[in-house]
Amino acid sequence: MKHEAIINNFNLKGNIGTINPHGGGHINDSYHLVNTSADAPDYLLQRVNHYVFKNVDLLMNNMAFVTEHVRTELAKSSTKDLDRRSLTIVNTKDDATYFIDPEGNYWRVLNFIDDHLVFETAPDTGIAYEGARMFGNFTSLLSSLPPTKLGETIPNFHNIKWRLSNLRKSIEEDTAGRVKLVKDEIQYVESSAELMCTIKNLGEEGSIPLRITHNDTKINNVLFDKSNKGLCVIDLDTVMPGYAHYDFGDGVRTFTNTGEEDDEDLNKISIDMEIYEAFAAGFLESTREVLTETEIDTLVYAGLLFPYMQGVRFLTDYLAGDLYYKVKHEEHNLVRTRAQLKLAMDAESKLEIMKAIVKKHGST
Ligand code: GN1
Ligand code: MG
Repeated sequence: MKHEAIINNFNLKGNIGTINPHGGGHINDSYHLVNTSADAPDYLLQRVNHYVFKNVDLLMNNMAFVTEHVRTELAKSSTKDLDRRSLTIVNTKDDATYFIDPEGNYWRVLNFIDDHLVFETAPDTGIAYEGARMFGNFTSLLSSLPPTKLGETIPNFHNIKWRLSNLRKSIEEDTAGRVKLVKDEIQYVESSAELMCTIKNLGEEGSIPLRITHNDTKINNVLFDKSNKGLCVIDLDTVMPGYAHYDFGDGVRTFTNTGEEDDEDLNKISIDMEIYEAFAAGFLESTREVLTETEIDTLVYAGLLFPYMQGVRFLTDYLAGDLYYKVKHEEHNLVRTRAQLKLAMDAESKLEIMKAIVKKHGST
């Protein structure tokens, strides 16, 4: 179905002139709907990937719940400009939060937050601090909601034990005949597996609480205003019950990498410790009051886990023949795997320095 026909099903104000592809997500497709009426807003049209998100109804319920709650909490603290500081779902003409087209695609529309900046890696410590503060604040705002209110949009999403067992299955099956090409990567994954289960074990023992977490705290999932101040946390598809560690960890993975997520030059990849410190300071600034002592004491392991788990996920997809992630070329998932595992190794080697940094900012 044409985009023009799809948007006719939503309650949009004004008149949409152009529809431009927007952003670089690996999973969903997004389009910027540009309004030609001066007094009506632009919108964001998104096709939700229902192969990845198998229960779009549950996902949209979570999203409606979370956006409402965030807005109410922000309003309580007299925050101005609420429309730019929280996401707003635009309903269909039938008052639903999403529309299914005749081909079975799922569509939703959000208000477009204009005049924003997005970063792919942190250009400086100020941005790192600010982005981290935004993600921490998101979890803090949601700490007044019981996690059981939300469903799991992707079961076992950040369960490393499950991710490892999927990898082991894909090694056994070797569907794409690629196992022979990744012996070193598999060896590293196995040698660090026990260490990387630290957080999951703490959860299973009941030593850290489940919270509502974002679960995709990439630096490009926070919008900034023109003066580099945090505006709004976006991409709420994976907001669900999780550990605070998950948001800290994916932030470390994406904010502090001196290279690209898929850098072919492994020498470019490392954890930038100045950015790390700014990230930790910002995250703890907005969560210190909410997190338990055990959570703060063990947060550091998430910075190891997330590059590692992302490497495990890319590797699993590479072995399965590139079914999950959009790839730009045949080796893309392999390049991504190597880059992420390199980052995990670098994080492992910096564990003691990281511990000192988290301790310092966790207690002030
Ligand atoms: C996917 O689609 P995007 O770029 O928001 C993935 C994340 C990964 C990320 C890697 C639902 O996110 O978990 O960390 O790619 N989302 C899902 O960049 O799997
Ligand atoms: Mg995402």
